[in-house]
Amino acid sequence: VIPDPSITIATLTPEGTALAVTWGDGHASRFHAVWLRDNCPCPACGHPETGQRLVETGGLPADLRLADARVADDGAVEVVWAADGHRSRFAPDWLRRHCYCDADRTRRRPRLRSWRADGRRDLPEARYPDVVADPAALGAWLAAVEVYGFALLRGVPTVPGQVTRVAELFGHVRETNYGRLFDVRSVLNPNNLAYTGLALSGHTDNPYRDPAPTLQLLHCLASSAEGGDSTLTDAFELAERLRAEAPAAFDLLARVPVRFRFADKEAELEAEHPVITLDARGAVVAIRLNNRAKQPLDAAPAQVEPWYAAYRAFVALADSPAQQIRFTLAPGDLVCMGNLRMLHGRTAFAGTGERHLQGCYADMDGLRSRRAVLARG
Ligand code: OGA
Ligand code: NM2
Ligand code: ZN
Ligand code: ZN
Repeated sequence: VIPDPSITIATLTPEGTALAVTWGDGHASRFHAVWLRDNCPCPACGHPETGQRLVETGGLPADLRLADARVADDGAVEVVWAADGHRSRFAPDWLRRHCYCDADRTRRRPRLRSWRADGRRDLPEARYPDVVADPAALGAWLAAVEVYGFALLRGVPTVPGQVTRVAELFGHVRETNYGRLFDVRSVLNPNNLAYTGLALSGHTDNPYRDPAPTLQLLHCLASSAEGGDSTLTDAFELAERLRAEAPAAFDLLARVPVRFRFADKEAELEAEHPVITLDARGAVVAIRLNNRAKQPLDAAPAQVEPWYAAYRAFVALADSPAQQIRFTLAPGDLVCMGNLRMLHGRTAFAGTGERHLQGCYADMDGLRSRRAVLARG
């Protein structure tokens, strides 16, 4: 076998508080002593069965130094530690995979793609019997939900309660005050506009809940009523467009908290978040938009008008036909979407005929976990 140059060590240079490595493909890595010791895989430092860390990171000495480092016959990097003579062995492929140079860190960020910006015309979809029977088909469908933010499932039996079975294919149902599942249809005395025939502008569900559910499933049982078409908009894509075209507006939506609220006879839920949530790296990780549930803005006076202008700009982008994905759910269709990413809505529907969806919430961490386990093969 020809050794893979990207995981073959060309030079190894212990520099006391760091280890410099150059690889067979020319890449250069530098690992700090404290980082290496923290990640020592020996059975005293990491639990062999669980893979969990035993060494207390907070207890590592501040002045860790490498006494020596060499490449063993099997290619592993062997490090001897100065103060206590402890030995660590690192597999070269592990080191390369965890190289934290700027280029590798950037490359490792999760890549979410916009279905619309990818220029796709066919909706990401799978057939229910396939995802039930074939783990690879399930994995591909889950991948679409994670990467594109949504995917359809066709041929789902039109049996009440089936929506929770679909959630259980990959995770756990998130029960809320709306129940383990909820019926979306026009009723007398609704506690939510969802339970009328009114149009719903693009929104994320339950921004008044903390934590908000990160996935939503909607399963169509009946759709003979006139209207009730579905819309989906990738709000991560909108946010990136706003960041590029109107950075000050983007900033306001990311910094000004908005209070959301839902109240009925049994519940009174409130939570406060900006429309756009950024992670520690500045990436957009969540959108909360639900005009029905938005409470009076409680912002610094100087921010009120600019915030409304930013909100207007964001919603205008969301409503533009170029950004919106429109489709009609037929009985047996199910849509699964990232609830903190996709704005979903519907057009109004008439009282004649029947429109009945069943929905439930679930979470993206469970979906990702199932996808990762399936990918192990
Ligand atoms: C909802 C909702 C969409 C629809 O119930 O939250 O957005 O198509 N429903 O009825
Ligand atoms: N329902 C359908 O988050 C929302 O208030 C949207 C949610 C009532 C569970 C509707
Ligand atoms: Zn160790
Ligand atoms: Zn909704």
